[in-house]
Amino acid sequence: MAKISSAKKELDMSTLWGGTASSADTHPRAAWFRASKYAMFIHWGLYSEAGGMWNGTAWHGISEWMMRRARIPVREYETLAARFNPTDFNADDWARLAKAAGMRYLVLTSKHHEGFAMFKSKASPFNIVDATPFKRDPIAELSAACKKHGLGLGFYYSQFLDWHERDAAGNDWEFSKEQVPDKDFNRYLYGKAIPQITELLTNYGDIALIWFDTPGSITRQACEELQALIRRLQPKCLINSRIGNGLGDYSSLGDQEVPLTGPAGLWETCDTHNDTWAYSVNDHHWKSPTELLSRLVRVVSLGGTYLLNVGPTGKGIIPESSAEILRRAGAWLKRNGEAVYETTRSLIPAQAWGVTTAKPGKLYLHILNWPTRGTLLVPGIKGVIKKASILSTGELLAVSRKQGVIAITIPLLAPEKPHTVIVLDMPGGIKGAASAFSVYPDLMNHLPAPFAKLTDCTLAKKAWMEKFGDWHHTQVVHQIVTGSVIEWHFNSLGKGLFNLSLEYDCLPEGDASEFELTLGANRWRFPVFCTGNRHANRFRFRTECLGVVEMAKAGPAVLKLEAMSINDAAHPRPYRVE
Ligand code: FHN
Repeated sequence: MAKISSAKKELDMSTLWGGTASSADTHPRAAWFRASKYAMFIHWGLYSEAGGMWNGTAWHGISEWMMRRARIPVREYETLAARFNPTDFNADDWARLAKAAGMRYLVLTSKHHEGFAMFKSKASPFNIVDATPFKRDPIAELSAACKKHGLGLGFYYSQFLDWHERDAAGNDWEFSKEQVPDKDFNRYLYGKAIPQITELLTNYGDIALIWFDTPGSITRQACEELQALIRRLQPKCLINSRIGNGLGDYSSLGDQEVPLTGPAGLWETCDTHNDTWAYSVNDHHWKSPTELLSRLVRVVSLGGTYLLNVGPTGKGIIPESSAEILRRAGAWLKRNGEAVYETTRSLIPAQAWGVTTAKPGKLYLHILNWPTRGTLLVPGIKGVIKKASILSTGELLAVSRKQGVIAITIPLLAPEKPHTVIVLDMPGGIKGAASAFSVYPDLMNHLPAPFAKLTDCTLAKKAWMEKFGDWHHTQVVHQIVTGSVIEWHFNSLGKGLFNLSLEYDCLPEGDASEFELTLGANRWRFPVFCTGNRHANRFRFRTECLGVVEMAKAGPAVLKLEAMSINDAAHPRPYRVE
């Protein structure tokens, strides 16, 4: 059901995530990027040695930010380097894990905001070869391992924030403008960032992509210079949109954002296996294989790439519980990868049973929620079906079509875990209807905000953090006033009784605002209740059962919610809720 809400204070995500990229499919590596679909992100640096603990205090959330959050003086932080000795690091093991997981390339933090280079750098002695007892260059080792295993290699580089440098941005506890009156970002840009990016693009062979981050207030001119440098040194190297100022070759969405609708052009979602990017001794919140694969195929079905992060320890080990889950998801990809790699975006919207991907002449149905009545319904697809089968076993399935809806006879229990893919062979071509927004009688259906027709209210994207840096995203119906109308037009694929729930967030002043629900002959009013104060912009959605509605027949239907009286602080009634 829909999410209805708003945030009081809006965050400026463009300084964090840089907006969307300007160019796209003409890039020499665009086809490779579009085909790859799944990659490994690795956050590894001095912060991995600390694991989110500093002087006995646990910094919950993204542990690579501990230096900033604990305001650790640079000299003190540098002592981490003296004890950083990842003797268990084995580039080959990481590459083999990425392969077993079904990932096509790796993106490693070459320098994160802490300013420490994970490679030999002449531009700064604060690097793993010169400043640690380890003395090895893991990037050189990884580049050899990636080459050996046929994986692409990309580098994360924090171009704007560098807490180690007085001239760079971000360190406001030792290097604020007041503390350093002659602060000069260009001195950092030309003295460290550009020389290090040059080293990365010169010393390690063919680099698939450079992954910039948190562009902040970096100027367009600086971004253009960085982009020109990369084009000159490695014309085939892709650049993500977090370079800033609308530049870059592909868009990186917000952290951990699995969207409901996919942007145009090349794009990716970067996600992390738990709730931190770098290793944290206190975070064991691993997403299961089911959850990972569901997030992967949701992204892929919208045309995106899924970049999934792992956080190796200070010893250089990817935690085994994380690795084992990746391998299990990878085992599924071995059997079902045909429905993921090299596919194109879905031709119909996500359905209650799951999502679709496509290739010329083939349509893949990813059944994330297995229907229990022995029939899978697929609306909105035109074209002759030569054969329907279970992708991983080849088992043939009977198909019929009634009033434009495909009906596939399926086993009562899902034959594959975590989810089954059914492939439709349609050599004569496939056409899909973007309007095939449907409700199923035997499944849990969601009517998300972006699919609603809105009158006197708006659709808004919302993002907030739970633990520090642990981002959550949603889209909500926003700025609801008395008289606002929210309507979902859908096709009901059967008649029956539906248990209807609404997911909403309501500030204290909106408590007891009243809505009216209409669906066919069903019509009644209901109040919404305060879900609590929204501390630090965190939404607290509540899912509330509104009652049982009857859909008397299959076919087109409209679920309508009308705001009858909306309370807010200024107008006890009637009013405005968001
Ligand atoms: O600040 C960083 C964070 O530490 C992490 O690297 C993520 C990954 O996308 N990027 C920034 C926040 O968006």
